[in-house]
Amino acid sequence: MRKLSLLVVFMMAFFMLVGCGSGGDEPAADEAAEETYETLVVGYAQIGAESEWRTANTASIKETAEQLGVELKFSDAQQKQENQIAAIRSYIAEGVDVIGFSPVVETGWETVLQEAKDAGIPVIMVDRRADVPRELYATYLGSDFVEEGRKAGNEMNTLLPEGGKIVELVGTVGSAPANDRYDGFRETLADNIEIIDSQSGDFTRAQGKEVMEAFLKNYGDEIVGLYAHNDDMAIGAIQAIEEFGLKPGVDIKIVSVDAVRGAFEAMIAGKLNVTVECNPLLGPQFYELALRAVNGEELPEWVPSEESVYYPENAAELLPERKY
Ligand code: GYE
Repeated sequence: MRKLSLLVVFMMAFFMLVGCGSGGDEPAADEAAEETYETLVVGYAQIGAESEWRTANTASIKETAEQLGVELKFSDAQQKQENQIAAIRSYIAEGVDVIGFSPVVETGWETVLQEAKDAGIPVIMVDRRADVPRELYATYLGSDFVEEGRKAGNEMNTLLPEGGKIVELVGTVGSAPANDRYDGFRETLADNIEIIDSQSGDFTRAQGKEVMEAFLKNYGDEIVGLYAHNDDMAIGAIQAIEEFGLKPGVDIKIVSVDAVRGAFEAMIAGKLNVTVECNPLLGPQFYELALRAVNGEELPEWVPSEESVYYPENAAELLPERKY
């Protein structure tokens, strides 16, 4: 009898050990089933289609989902915050695994991000940052916009060693890239260069052209330089400068940000002097982070993307290799 009960104890101990064989702290088998790209459902609230950069960014997000087999629900907010908030709410209601979004502006996101958190859905900010507490998002994947502004300031100093008056085309008011490119530029700009006017062109060609027309009307050929927060606004401004009868890139030196193909073409034509790169091809890194987030991994606060600066000298050589 005693022997039998000892045997039972041994057997119980054995089965307990085997049962815990996958590691004492690991969750039960059904919980441990890891998500893969094929099971991942992602909701992505894009800003809009305001620039060449954005078009390339959207293509990267969509194409990478297809390549990996991720189910993607995608929406375009037409640069309106309320549309982005509505899209995020619908992804929460649909119960997606992860939400990705590029906040059009920095403020006003706490409520909707808290709703996502309460629903247990990790949120990844892509490209642009929102000004929200750390616990409301899993990670931020994007560029160092302040550094881009600093680079642009240095380039303007090189282009205008004698100094002079310049104007600035600012991106979308209240957006992270506009705020940071504004600040970074001022950090490095030489004292002999004066920013005589600074207005938003909302990151679009049409508004870049319109605002540059107004600058030219007000200041005429006093202007020797233009800093545009993106290439599209610079390209719009180039048209305005030509229509005004001045030579873009010569009479008015131009520095912009993004390094899209249109900028390379403008540099080849001698109408743009420098473009500072901002990489939009964020798809592969985004899905990798999304998968890590749903599988419970703690992610860093910021995953920066690597960037360069380009000049007219080798623009023709580089253009064929450019993917955006
Ligand atoms: O520079 C601009 C776009 O958020 C970095 O948005 C992005 C910016 C980009 O419209 O072209």
